[in-house]
Formats: sequence, C-alpha cells, structure tokens
Amino acid sequence: MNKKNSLILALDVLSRDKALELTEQLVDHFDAIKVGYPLILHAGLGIVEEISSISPVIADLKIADTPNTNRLICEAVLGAGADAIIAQAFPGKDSLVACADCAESFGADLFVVTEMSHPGAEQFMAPLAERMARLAVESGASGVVAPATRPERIRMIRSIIGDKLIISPGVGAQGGSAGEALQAGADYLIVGRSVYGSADPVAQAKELAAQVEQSRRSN
Ligand code: NUP
Repeated sequence: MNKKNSLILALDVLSRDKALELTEQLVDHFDAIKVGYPLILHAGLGIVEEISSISPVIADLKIADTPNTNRLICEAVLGAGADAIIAQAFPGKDSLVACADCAESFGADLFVVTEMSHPGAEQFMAPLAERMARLAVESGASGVVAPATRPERIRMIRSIIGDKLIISPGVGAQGGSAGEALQAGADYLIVGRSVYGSADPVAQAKELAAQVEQSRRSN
C-alpha cells in the first residue's frame, strides 16, 4: 500500500455496480479500498477481483477461526486478488500465524484488530488490547487496526507496536476526528459512510485530504 493519501475507503455498499462506480470515482483519493461482509455477501467474491484491478483491496473479514479454517479463508480472498486481510487476535497465536503465513505466501499484508472503534469494544476488547497488539507483532503482522474514536488508545497501541502500521476506523460517522487520530499515531484513516453515503463523495474525500494535509503540516 502506497501511503500517499493516508486514507482507506470502507466500501460497505451492497451492490456491485454502486461499488464499482464509487471505486472509479474515488480511486485517486484513497490508498486502498476496504471491502467486507456487506459487499462480498451481496456481490460475491468476484467483486474483490474486480476492485483489485482498479485499486489495492483490504479484505475486512475479521478472520477469527481455527488455524486451518483461517488459512482456507485467507487463500480464498487473497486468491481473488486482495492485497491485505484483517484478522482478529482473540482466537490466539496459532490462528493468527496461519493468517500471517498465508499473507506472506501471497506477498500480502495482515492487519490485526486490537480494540474496535464502537462503544461495546470497551467491554471485552479494551482490557486485552495491549496483549492483542503484542501478539500482532509476535505473529509477524504488517500492522494493526486501532480506534479513531479513542485517540489515547491509538497512542497506547503505538507504544507497543513500534513502527508497524496502524489503520484506524471511526472517523466521521462514528464520531472520531481525522486530525486527532493522525496526531495520536494512525498511519491510515478508514472512512466509510461519511464518504460513500454523502451526496458528493469526491468533495468529502477532498475535505478529508485537507484534514490529512493540515495534520502533516502541524507535525
Ligand atoms: O474497530 C473497527 N471499527 C470499524 O468500524 C474495525 C473495523 N474494521 N471497522 C470497519 O471500518 C467497519 O466494519 C466499517 O467497514 C468501517 C468503518 O466505516 P464507517 O463507520 O466510517 O462507515
């Protein structure tokens, strides 16, 4: 992933045509397009192949199974053209290493969820986030997912993972601030509804780019 815009589009629309239209419109404003269950379940795995011919794709399947099943999931989505996968840490090291090994064999990146961005993540995930961040490093991940809704948690996770990447959802629709997440140590912001749900997605993307630029200048 080329860190040009520091922005990843979360493309949680439900139709192939809408997904491809938005991808074409927005490809120059985002470093990658993240697709997950909503789009893949509606449009089929072929959408990964189609979008990956236009932009790098992160498959957000939050993979969370046994090592063998994790491998089968990774092979399917990386084989369809994804450049990166997202996995959960909580099934443990062997499950995560299965994802890391598969990603490596495809020359792809693995991002590991530490603490999610929604309020409920404070219940079970937050108390274990430090350990999950450590496990991500030990397992050979490229980076982690950390919450833009809680910049202080990005800071804490950064102190554990060193120079691994942080991709950070929660800006916009979930209330997180782009500038605060970047200042706290996020490398990329993941943004969905506030862009694809807006009347003018390109204008929204440009507004985000301006916020990224402002944050870079104040560093
Ligand atoms: O902790 C997480 N929070 C989160 O919102 C981990 C994620 N992967 N996501 C995803 O990021 C979520 O599933 C959605 O695809 C995107 C955020 O989209 P939005 O809230 O900006 O619409």
